[in-house]
Amino acid sequence: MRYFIITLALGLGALRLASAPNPATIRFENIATKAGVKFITRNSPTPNKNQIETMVAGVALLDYDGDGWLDIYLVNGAAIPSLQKESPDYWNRLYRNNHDGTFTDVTERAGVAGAGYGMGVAVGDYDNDGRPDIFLANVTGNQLFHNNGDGTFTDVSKAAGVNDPNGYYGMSVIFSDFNNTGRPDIYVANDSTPKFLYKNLGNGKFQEIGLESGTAVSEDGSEQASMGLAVGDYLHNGRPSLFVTNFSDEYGNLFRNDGAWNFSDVSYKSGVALPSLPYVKWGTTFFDADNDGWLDLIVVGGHVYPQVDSLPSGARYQEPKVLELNQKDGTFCDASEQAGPALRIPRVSRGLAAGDLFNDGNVDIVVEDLTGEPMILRNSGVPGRHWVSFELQGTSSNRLAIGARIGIVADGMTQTEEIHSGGSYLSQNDLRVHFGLNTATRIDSVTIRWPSGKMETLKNLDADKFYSVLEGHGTVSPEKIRPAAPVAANDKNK
Ligand SMILES: [Ca+2]
Ligand SMILES: [Ca+2]
Ligand SMILES: [Ca+2]
Repeated sequence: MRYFIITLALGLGALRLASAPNPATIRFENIATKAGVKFITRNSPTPNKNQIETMVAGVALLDYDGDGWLDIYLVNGAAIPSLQKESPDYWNRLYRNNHDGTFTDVTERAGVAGAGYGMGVAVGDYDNDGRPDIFLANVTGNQLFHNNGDGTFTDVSKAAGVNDPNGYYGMSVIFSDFNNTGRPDIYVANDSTPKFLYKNLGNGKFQEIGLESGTAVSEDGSEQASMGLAVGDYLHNGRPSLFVTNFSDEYGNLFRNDGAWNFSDVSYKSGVALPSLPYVKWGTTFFDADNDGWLDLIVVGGHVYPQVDSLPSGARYQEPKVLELNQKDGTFCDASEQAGPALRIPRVSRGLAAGDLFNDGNVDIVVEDLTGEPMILRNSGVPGRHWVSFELQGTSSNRLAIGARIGIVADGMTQTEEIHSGGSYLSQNDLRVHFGLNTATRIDSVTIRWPSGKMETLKNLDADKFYSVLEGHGTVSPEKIRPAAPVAANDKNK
């Protein structure tokens, strides 16, 4: 079950401590039912305990229709042994954001039900038309859905050369521009079979170069499970550090990036190892849960087979989630108990994605379970904390600006973030870049390193806003970076 992906105290004392440095309580509420997301993951468990039935599935947060509001895509399994979506019960589902806290199932019209037994999902723009496309890693052959810009997608897997005739177990997938051409490539981590690296040839086609590139198989036989991955500058040192989730009794690894390709395992020292040690850990991400300007960490768990409940080990099939708040000194504090009961409800969780679903400046979390309903964890935010969000579009760079790095300075605090495609466990975070600003109401400067290598600086921006930035043009109106529906004239002008 090993794969790896490349990219790559709150609470109760608050009133008594009114003069202390703002020990605010952060809360997450599960609003999946209220939001109208009636999704059921069907992993089709069998007495044979096939490995695939323990691993589904990923979540993607993407704005597929370009209205500025995140939509939700949930991947589903299939019937066993056929490995086919024998009825709509097995469909992957796309939920369009209605801007009022609810979502509408648009799967059928969008044409993204998928085929076969799904696993992972990532979002990228393979043809650089500015619209996010969906890549699915399936057990039964991968699928690439081209976003047509009119609310529909077309399955272009065969034409683009990314279908997988060998039917390797697709696991985690990530879009990244590995060779700095400005065009995103695709990496697929397959379980127990060679991994795929798809080089983007720039003509709408990909070439699979896993073996030649040395990324198809690992050189050592280390048996850590390595299910999920998070990347973030949690120390404000300008370098992305790595967090990797593992099996129970294998602690989650926090690898601090010390620069010059030196990483230190600070899992215990930072306090992140212990809270989730007993759990089988999957989806994870860095995100600023409380908008204090420091990246926090969430980890979701769930054991592999329900039979574990009858073993004397004490392990349980359903496990709670763990939220760890950044203490601004290189350590994290386990805030899982303070953040509302939803996080502590034991579930068998897998995929996880983060994004501001309601455009209120608080980053929410969507979690898909191995079986049953997903959780949409709405973040109620911390009053008085400010934030800013950036949506980027490249011109010389790839249009979704995958790989761009943004640094901001506000009230003396410097933060950096990157735009990633894929990550977590089989999942896709919001492509917009969110920063918590604590009490700062202005951003002194924003520095963008575009994937093309160009640098761009913006000065004196107001907090609590969404900014659209077009490479070389600074901030622009959102319409400028969201392509309109395709018309024949546009195609002629290309
Ligand atoms: Ca949308
Ligand atoms: Ca596209
Ligand atoms: Ca924080």
